[in-house]
Amino acid sequence: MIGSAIIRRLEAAGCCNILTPARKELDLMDSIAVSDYFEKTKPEYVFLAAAKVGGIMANSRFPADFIYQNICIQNNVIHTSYRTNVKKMLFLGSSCIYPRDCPQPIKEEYLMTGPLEQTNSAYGVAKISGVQMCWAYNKQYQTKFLPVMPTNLYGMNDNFDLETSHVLPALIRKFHEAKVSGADSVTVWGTGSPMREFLFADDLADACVFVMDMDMTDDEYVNNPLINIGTGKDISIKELALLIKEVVGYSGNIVFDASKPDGTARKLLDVSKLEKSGWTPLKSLQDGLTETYNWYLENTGE
Ligand code: GFB
Repeated sequence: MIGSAIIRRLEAAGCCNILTPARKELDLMDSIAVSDYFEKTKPEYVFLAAAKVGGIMANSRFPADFIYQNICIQNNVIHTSYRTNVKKMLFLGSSCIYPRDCPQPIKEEYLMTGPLEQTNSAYGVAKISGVQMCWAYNKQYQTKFLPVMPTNLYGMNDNFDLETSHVLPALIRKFHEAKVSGADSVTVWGTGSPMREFLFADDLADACVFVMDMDMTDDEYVNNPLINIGTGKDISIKELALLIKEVVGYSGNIVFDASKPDGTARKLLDVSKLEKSGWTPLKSLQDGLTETYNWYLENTGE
């Protein structure tokens, strides 16, 4: 989802020579393959958007996959970027790297000041190790590796699988299927009270290109850089469900299944650092939802 949005953004800016190896062409978990690929193609700028990702259930059920695969991918791409003299590398983390109970909105400096949320701690630790790796290479090898922390994302090419996806695509699918089948109700996991912030993938892509272009001094790279990317606004899962219900045009009821986990109560990013640098998102949640629902209708054969 993020990779394809970054490609759209780069192509719109007239960038050429964009390397986009598919998984069967380059397995990022294979260190030799990554090394060979970088030696052969010599990329100058790297966006590390590839990751093993999933929603609250996937993270809870497959923590070993999340920690192992993410650390492998990061190790290979970050180390090889250093070895092959990549000019700049952007590493995409996640808002779940921050402590579960930290003050809101979450400032970058809260990293590693408290325990993580249990439902995604394996993923969080993997992403924190990626951040530390960027910082360590900047210090030891004077690389220009920048970790950025996006909030919860959604958009075209999202995963709509009901077990492994994030809440937003899952609810689009659930409300759509209920509309088509004429079901009386849609079940939403948890209590509906957790608060989440949602950023459209194409806005994230725009921010990534903006940040990659930013002029930073050598000192700033050495000084543990970290940038949150989000909208600065959040809504409850209940409000999100009502919004999706409206966008999809479903007229039945919503049932909350409190036996399913809520996860973190709130994770709203403080985005003032990025705003001060001159970037703000374009897409409203209502418009982003409509676009994502239209994409779902056109692309999933539903
Ligand atoms: O998006 P989500 O799976 O992940 O869930 P997190 C957000 C909230 O939506 C939780 C509720 O409170 C869920 O219980 N929810 C309600 C649902 N209905 C559904 C549903 O049908 N499907 C899903 N998936 N959720 C993830 C992390 O946490 O956030 C990842 O697990 C990653 O590691 C990602 O960081 C950004 O926001 O709780």
